[in-house]
Amino acid sequence: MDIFYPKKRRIMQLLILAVLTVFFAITPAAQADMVQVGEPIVTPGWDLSLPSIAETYKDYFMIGNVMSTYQTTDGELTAMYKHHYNLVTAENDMKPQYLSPVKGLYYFINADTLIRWAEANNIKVHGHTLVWHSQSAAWLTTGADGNPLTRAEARANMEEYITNVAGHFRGKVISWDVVNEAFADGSGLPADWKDALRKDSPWYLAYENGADQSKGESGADYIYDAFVFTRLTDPEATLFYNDYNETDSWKREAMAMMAEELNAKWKTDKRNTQPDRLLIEVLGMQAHYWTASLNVYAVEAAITRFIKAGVKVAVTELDIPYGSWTNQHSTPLTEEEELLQARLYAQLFKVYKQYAPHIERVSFWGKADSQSWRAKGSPLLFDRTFAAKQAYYAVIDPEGFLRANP
Ligand code: 9MR
Repeated sequence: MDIFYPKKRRIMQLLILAVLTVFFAITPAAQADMVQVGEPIVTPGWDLSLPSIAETYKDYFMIGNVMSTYQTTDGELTAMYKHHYNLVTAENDMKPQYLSPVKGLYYFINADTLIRWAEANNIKVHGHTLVWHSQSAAWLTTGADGNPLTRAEARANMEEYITNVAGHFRGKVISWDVVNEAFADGSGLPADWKDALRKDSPWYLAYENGADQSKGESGADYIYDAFVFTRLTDPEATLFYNDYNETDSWKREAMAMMAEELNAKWKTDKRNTQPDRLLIEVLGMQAHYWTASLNVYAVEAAITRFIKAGVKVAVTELDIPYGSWTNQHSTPLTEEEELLQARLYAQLFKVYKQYAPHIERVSFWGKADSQSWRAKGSPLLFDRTFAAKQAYYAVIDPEGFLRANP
């Protein structure tokens, strides 16, 4: 089908709008909290007499979490959210796949609902995410034949997308994950950070298609463009590069090298009207850990390396499921397991507090164990009944918790 024929394109757009509307309408039911077989049935309820996490950390950094638009009509959840958090990331609603599924169509309804909810509750919004290899929209980077667009086409699409999206949310978000997860899995320590990138990212492939190597051009150039387009569109927003496994020594090094090089390049870029301001201002540590492998020294090493690169640090998607990638746990946790997990949370927050002047925020990726993308491992501070776990108390007072539970 030729989707560029205007009438047909309009029909396509309307069809997609209808499908999206139905999808979002059924999402709440589809994603309702799971009850585990054999578990006693307890009606979940949030205890708002517990000390607020955001209040506890108000002199250190912001405390955030995720929300989905369908959750914004839940009054009890909203009351809890306001109590514990002062920042929100849309878990999915602001990803390119949902905001612009086809060229020329922008679907802001869900994201706008979430933003209105945040504004009404005095919660700041972090934009997640503009340029990503996953949950993206094919039109940005890929032709109808499935082949990568040319570098020039992809660049024009990126500019259009970022101008529209970052423009739409200007003044409503305080920051953006401009580029998410650009590095490949399991690389070695690179001589050049570009060698460690995901070469199969649709953005990389399109930017490589027509790159003039004699001028030093490569697929990697999409990263700089994304940051520049975002800065020019929303100069108020703080710009993040965000990634996982940031504690791996090769990856923290690659992230830091990239920030150093692109920030140096921006210094002499004619479009830069704020010479004292960095382009990549924050390196986001997703912090998707496992109890079996979390090494708090590696977390500290990543923080200090990022500080050395001259940027701020943010913990953007923290969770610590029990077990490991290859040995995933099923719920519920024993008392001992909960304590082990809590100690790790305490150790992390002790480090975060120590580096607080450099840490912009700590955001969790989920509110209760039942609502997590890794629910099986019970990764969060509140359990399936929304009761506070040992991990909550560890976060509220890490030093005290570690003294009591050495
Ligand atoms: O938590 C998100 C989950 O609901 C989605 O199905 C998933 C799809 O990729 O994305 C999850 O969020 C991811 C985030 O956007 C980027 N970092 C990793 C997060 C967990 O997968």
